Amino acid sequence: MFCYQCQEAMQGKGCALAKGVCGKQDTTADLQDLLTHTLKGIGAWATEARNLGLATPDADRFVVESLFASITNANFDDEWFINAIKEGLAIRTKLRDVVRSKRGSREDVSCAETGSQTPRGGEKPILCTDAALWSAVPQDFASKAKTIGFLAVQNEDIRSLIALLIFGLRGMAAYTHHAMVLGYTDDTIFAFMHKALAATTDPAITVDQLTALVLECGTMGVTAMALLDKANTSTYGEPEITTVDIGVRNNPGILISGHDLKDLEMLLEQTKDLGIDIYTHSEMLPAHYYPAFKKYSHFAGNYGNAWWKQREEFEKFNGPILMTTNCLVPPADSYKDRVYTTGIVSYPGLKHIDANTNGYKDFTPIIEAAKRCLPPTQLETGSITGGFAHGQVMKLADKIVDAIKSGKIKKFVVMAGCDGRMASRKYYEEFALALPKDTVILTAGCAKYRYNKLNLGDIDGIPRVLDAGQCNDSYSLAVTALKLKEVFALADVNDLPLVFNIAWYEQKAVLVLLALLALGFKNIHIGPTLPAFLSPAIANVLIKTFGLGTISNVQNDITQMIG
Ligand code: FSO
Ligand code: SF4
Repeated sequence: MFCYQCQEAMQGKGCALAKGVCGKQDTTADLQDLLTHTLKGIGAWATEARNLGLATPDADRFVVESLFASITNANFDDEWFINAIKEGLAIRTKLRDVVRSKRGSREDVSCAETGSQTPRGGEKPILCTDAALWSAVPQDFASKAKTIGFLAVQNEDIRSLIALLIFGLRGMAAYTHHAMVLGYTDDTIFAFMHKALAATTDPAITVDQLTALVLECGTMGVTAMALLDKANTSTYGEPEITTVDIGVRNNPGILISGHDLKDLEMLLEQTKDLGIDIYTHSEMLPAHYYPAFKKYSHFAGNYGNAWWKQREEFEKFNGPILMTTNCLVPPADSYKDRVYTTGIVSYPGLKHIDANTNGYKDFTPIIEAAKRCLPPTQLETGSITGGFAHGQVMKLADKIVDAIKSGKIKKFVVMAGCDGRMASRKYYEEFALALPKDTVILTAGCAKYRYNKLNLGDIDGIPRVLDAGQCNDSYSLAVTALKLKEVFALADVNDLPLVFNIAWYEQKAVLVLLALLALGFKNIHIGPTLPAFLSPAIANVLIKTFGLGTISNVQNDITQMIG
């Protein structure tokens, strides 16, 4: 295996032993590489099909699901990936046949048969690639995987840009999937995914061409996050200021984690009046901010913290746990019989709840299990406040603008992103504590758990930590910033009193970063380390072009970012 897609890549370089830091087995990593290779082939044929005016719905859905399933801590199940590869090859072959029949030509075959990258008979070179043509039986998977992983790309800058693009696509797929389950799609996103995947197979692609695709990935990331924002707010209402209980009640509970609000809605509906309470964990916390979920009296509160504390917290929860998306940590034997997966999440030995053809999920097994469980053990008491998505913040705009004008708010510090288990992440708690009292933290994503219970106070009633929601709601923070730019009639969004100190962990954060760059934000600090997949030269380009930086120590960074 070789995997370097997340912030916890071994020794800052990549996981290359029998298992990754996240617990992913080498076999799974190899299968993910193979599935990605399959997606590139699908991308090539789907792009060709679309150029011929054909729709590609199977490929669109499959690419989104497969990219999403390959993000960190989502799917650890070899069988799932083997089945996906087989399905992918079938989709690709069908697409190829449709393209050939529409074109009335099979000229790409001669190219395939010679194994040449050189097009013949007018065939486009992209369709002559291995990804567009490979077919295999499972016993060949392991040997094939060795030839098509990231390390098969010799030039380290090309490899770095391909990785940046593919990881950005994986993040985009996660957000696109959440929107899709709510019935919202945007064809330009699918078209871009196919085009970008196909482009990575071009042996002659240049650094400049890949850089352009990476920047386009950021622009498309804005489209995907805006689509999800529309899907969530149209379905569940505009998030509003909400106080969320972090204690426990006396009934048995079901804990729901991940990002999929549709799953939560179905679970809340199916557990009404049963004497079972529903608690959120980690990235599901912001669900409490949506008006549509407030009508459920058994929607009890949030239990615990960020994803990486789940081993300790799931143990104490006592009841069943539903993982709707990442981040799943390999479960301990002591509670693994209580963990259920759904959607693209899968882990060997855990029970999985599938949707029927209408997208409906029957959570009866979880509900029946909950009835036999003890109520959760209390971890903490009190509450946290959030719900500061762009709609809500704009309702407070006058107050915020006044506070800026009067100097009561000197700076906004965007500290969105992900949390992680590295000890060095204590930095974010210390940074939040060390910020001057005239600063306001804007957050989204599970990074917030480092400082959302610190009681940092408020400025004239405006809390010093404004939580917009899940990591995708970083979009909301960007919208807020762009609106403030208008209010203050600034030429450049970077003239706002706004700095970025973002924590990243997995590929959604990669997409969020690319999206922020596409929106014109500069001088973004990401940490606790720069991605392992950035080659020195590519990192340098990002530093020089966009002022990208990382972190050092709290005191230096406060001086540098706040002054
Ligand atoms: Fe966190 Fe995990 Fe939301 Fe990520 S729970 S780390 S960027 O999946 O998606 O912020
Ligand atoms: Fe390692 Fe991260 Fe890849 Fe897991 S996802 S194998 S921790 S780089």
